[in-house]
Amino acid sequence: MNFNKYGYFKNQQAKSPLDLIQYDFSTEEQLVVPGDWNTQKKEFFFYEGSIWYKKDFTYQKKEDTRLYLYFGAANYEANVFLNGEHLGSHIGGFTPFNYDITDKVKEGNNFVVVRVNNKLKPDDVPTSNTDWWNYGGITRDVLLVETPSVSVDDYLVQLEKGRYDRIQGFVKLNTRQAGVKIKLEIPELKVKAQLTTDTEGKADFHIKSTPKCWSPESPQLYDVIITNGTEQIKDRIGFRQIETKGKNILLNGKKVFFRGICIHEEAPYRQGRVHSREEAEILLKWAKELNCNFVRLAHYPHSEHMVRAAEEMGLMVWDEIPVYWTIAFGNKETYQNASQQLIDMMERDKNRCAVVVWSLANETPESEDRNTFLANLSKQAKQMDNTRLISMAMEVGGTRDNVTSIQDGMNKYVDIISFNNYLGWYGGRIDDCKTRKWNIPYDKPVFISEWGGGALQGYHADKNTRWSEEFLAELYRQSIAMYDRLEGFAGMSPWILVDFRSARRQHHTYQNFFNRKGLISENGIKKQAFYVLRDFYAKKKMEYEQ
Ligand code: GCB
Repeated sequence: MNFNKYGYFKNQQAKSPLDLIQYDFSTEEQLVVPGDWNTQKKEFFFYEGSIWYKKDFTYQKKEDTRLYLYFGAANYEANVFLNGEHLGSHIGGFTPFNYDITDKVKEGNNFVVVRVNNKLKPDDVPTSNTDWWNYGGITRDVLLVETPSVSVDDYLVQLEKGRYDRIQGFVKLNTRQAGVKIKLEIPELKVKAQLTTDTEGKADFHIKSTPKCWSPESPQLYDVIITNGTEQIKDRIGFRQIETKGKNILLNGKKVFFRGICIHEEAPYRQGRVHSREEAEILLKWAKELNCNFVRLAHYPHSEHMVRAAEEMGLMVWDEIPVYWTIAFGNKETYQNASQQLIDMMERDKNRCAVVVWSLANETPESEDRNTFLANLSKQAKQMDNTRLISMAMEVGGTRDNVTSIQDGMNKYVDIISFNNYLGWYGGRIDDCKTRKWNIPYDKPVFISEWGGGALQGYHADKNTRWSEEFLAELYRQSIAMYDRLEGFAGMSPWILVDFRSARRQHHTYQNFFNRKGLISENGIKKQAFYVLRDFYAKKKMEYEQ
């Protein structure tokens, strides 16, 4: 990338009255990081383009220490500079990245400049065509991370596939150093293993141990401690098996129903991107109130706060990448981009037992290019991790003689047949639910990844009046009854927990830039339909948990 030599990244100051410097960070406004810019200043609400950030820090160099500059996420493209030097660029608005700055950081004063650009192009992932707010900026935590020069770079700790009495995984160093001794402990299980790295700097392990399994009813996590010399890494990790057998989903060998809800990562009460654990917990507590045991984190990787909070609260997680609607399936770079986002999401969340489904896409219209693209992504996901299920939210096929067919070439690659369906909202009438038949010719579990409709909280009318709470409650009652008749019905995640910002939702009276399909309004008030779903899930819970 070619940056103008006068560019902001140099953080220059005019030295004489004649100097041409067309910016001055020291007099600029401040933005809070982490945070989207849209909700920090009225003028930025609709803004799409570049904003330059500058942050000073002081540092005292230490022996035998590496220093990394870490970003939880920046939407969409970030170019990062340290003391005027370009460290690199990163694309993808929802995945973490970092730079090793050990050799570049100076003793004393340093400055980081980041240019973040959120303008989406047709070949980006996602494209500019979405139904959510394109919040720009450094939306997640930024950290300076110190490690010893030889440090633990990665690890995996999980149950061996198909077994309940063996824990397996690896610990990997940041260098290919053989013979390094690493200790792995899980005190509660009395596990104490001494590992030795191979020539790749990696130590694989299989340990005999029978942990209590994690489940929504009992979200057991264990302290895991990895010690490498003076370095100690602590995590909380749970153990479980997830698999399918015919039309059933089995969690720890027992049939389970995914009582789910879709969630956008939008902050409760104030909108904007969620950037704290507290805000993540408010959303997830609402999901618990609904009697959920599952959340679909749509349509992009949510922050680690969301995933970790869900795990602790006993909610299974569907993790997704933003391969959404009409991305440029024929473009090689677009594939590389999606594939990298998938790798980054899977790498980040691989130790989270709550994550049971990797979702590769949402509502992608069939074409040859799309099929090749998604088939390749599926193979990649399976190759990286065969201990979880993979799926993608498909579109429904056509309806003939009142029979809707679910047929998609990609269904042979997925473990769960998932589809979005808006009968009664985007097509047909609510009453059609009473007679609609379904043709789902696969011996796999069926999951309705989206369905729903819009209602303005507080607007009351009869059940035939669109946008009323009564209309939505009726749509919920009838949809639920219809899906509950499906053979192989293994779960669902209606659209959506809370009303969310969307630029395409412009009806002044009912929408006002909000997608109104939430069960809860943007101010945190529950609509009637919330209780319809809550009661159905209470029933399902009884059915499955006795
Ligand atoms: C969908 C999309 C979701 C939209 C929703 C809607 O099918 O997957 O992102 O927000 O419909 O409200 O239309």
